[in-house]
Amino acid sequence: MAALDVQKMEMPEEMTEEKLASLPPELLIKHPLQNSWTLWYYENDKSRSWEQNQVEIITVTSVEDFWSTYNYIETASNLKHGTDYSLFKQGIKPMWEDQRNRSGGRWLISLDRGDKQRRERLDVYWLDVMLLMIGEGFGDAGETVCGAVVNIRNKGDKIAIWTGDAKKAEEVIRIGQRLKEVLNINPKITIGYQAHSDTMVKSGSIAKNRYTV
Ligand code: MGP
Repeated sequence: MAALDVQKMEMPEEMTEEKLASLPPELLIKHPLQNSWTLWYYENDKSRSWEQNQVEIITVTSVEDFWSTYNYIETASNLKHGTDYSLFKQGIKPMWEDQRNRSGGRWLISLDRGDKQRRERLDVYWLDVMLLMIGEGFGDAGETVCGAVVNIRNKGDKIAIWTGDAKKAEEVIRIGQRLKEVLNINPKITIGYQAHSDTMVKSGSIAKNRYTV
């Protein structure tokens, strides 16, 4: 299926219920997404386990649902430190333990803590990553995409795309290249892909890279 141009389908802000009701029915058909996507929110409540702190917010099945959700919820840059948003294909939990993540890994983009444009960059990157996924912008390699996570952290925010099989080198690399291209990351900057099995046992904050682009 061709990539959807989801960006052009944003609902005009001045649209009211009244105006909607007067539109011809053929204009009211929602544009289905190839995959349904579930949004999760994580907040660090120390009285609960890490898994219990992952809360499922909503599953979107159309372009319009995605934009209504996006326009309604807080932007990533307005979240408090220690929180995450995750957007995963419906049925996949945003956890290493999920069957479809277990053998996979993530392309990790670490954002500079001292970046004066932190808010803008974080929000633009996160939105671009979500649009790339729901618009199926990875071609055939998109099948291996499980979801994406944004971590809001004092020490520096992170955005990652998770894929399901760290051994599928060709697909993993294609996803990394496309990610860099869409986010317009300077070609001189390299980003790394780490297997979850390495991240789970890392000492310190860095797991070894299986691939870089
Ligand atoms: P984090 O939230 O991914 O990154 O992992 P943070 O907070 O920047 O920390 P750092 O270690 O990368 O510097 C923080 C901790 O959350 C991990 O050490 C785990 O204890 C827990 N955690 C994170 N993830 C993604 C998982 C997961 O998928 N499953 C489980 N069980 N715990 C996880």
